[in-house]
Amino acid sequence: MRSARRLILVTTLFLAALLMSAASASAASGSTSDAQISSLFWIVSILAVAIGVFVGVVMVITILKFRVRKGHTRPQANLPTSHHGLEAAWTIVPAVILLVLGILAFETLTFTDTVPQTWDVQVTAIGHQWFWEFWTNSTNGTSVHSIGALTLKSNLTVKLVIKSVDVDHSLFIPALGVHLDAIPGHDNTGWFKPNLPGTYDIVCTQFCGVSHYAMVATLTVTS
Ligand SMILES: [Cu+2]
Repeated sequence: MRSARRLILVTTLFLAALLMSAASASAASGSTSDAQISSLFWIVSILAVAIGVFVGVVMVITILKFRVRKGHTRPQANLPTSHHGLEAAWTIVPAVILLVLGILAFETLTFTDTVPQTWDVQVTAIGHQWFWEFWTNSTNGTSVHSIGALTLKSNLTVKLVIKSVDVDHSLFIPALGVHLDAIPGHDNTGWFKPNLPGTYDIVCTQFCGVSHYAMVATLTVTS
């Protein structure tokens, strides 16, 4: 019994540590999209770990309790083989968890994938073998052209238009939760709102030729 109690204590501490790191991670999000994606990630992770621990503990207890020991006798006949309440519980509880996660994931997708009607800056990112070209147009009429480097002010809504002039590329800014494909002949649009000044990596995540690895750029978010 003492070991079971210790297991419960360790599990509780582990889940508390996970919750605390989740809270600090979402507090330090680089963009509004990243904040949404991070909180969904942590909800899914904590639930998955909790379910994994629960199943593991039940399994260990069952193995220990029902193992064959010295003096083992045949089990009594006519042991119960079904329990309607238990069966209903293990069907309904996972269904509710999946439904809640589905709703939260749909909400997150709606937020990250719906470009706002109004924005402050439009960035056109053009994929080339093997570099990124940017056109940054503000609503006040200024236009900046750059290659391999992008500078944006924090707390401005950025509309992204992604193009490619040769093969498929994919623009990924991991820290900001931004990921859009660059397809020749087809413009993709997205958006994000950086809210933490800093320097962020922009990479290509579509294998686009021998120098794919070198197709990196930098995003600087100023305050
Ligand atoms: Cu590429």
